[in-house]
Amino acid sequence: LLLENRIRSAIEEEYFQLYYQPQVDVRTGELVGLEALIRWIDPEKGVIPPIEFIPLAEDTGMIGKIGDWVIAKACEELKAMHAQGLPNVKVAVNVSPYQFKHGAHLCEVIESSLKKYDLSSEYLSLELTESILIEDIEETILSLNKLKGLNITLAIDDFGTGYSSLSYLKSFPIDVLKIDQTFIRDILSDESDKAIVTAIIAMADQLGLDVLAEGVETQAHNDFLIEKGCHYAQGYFYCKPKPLDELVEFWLAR
Ligand code: G
Ligand code: G
Ligand code: MN
Ligand code: NA
Repeated sequence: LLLENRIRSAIEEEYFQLYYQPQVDVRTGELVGLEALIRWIDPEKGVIPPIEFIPLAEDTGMIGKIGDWVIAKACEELKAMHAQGLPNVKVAVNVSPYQFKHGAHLCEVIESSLKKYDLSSEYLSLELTESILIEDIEETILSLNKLKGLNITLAIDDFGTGYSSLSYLKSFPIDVLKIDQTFIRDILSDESDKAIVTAIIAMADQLGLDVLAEGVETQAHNDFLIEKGCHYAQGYFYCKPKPLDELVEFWLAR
């Protein structure tokens, strides 16, 4: 209850901030997107990571307000980053199960945020975890089609860790598979991880989907992905998540 009240006041006081992590082309190192990752900046406790408050915010429905704020803020700050000289890439926002269930509201918030900050829909991507998508398949397809109707990009986050049936991939109007970082970590030594990642890349290619590997920490990880034909990656090898100003400074100085 204490944490619940603290989240409530963090919403009122606007103690949240977005950090951004680059998404890049593995061959050229070119920037292709920025994932927005929320942080709670508490005046006393400092930076509180999402794992410590997103689950409770989800259970209590408070994620609704937080999620609305994230979408609007990401649009506002993307516009600022474009103006500060970063390439005109997309911003990727994580969407929670609660937000996905309230799809009509989600669509409204997306449309009004894009409009408010004069951003074209091609600059917004949503990251949805597999677990969001498997509850009621017919309902999921309807909701995804409405989101896709806004002409935004849709990505499946943490791909490979949930229980999504591969057969649904062809009926979902999605654009990107994000391979979960747990498959990338030991990719040079673990034969199963190698096989799984190789298979995901080949399958995505056949289905006409883009693939982005998460948790790329080393040159060797990156080389492996290039060899297997994966086009995009994200991870500490390129850049940790950073606040807007630091991110722009870091990226432009590379
Ligand atoms: O760095 P990292 O600790 O940012 O993120 C941890 C987890 O929190 C990830 O699973 C990520 O998807 C989730 N997360 C980060 N930002 C948001 C957000 O704005 N909304 C939701 N729903 N989840 C987020
Ligand atoms: O949204 P998602 O569940 O994919 O959240 C990504 C999480 O992975 C965030 O917590 C982010 O800070 C973290 N992350 C990003 N790059 C790396 C990396 O290279 N290695 C590790 N271990 N974590 C990473
Ligand atoms: Mn994500
Ligand atoms: Na992920």
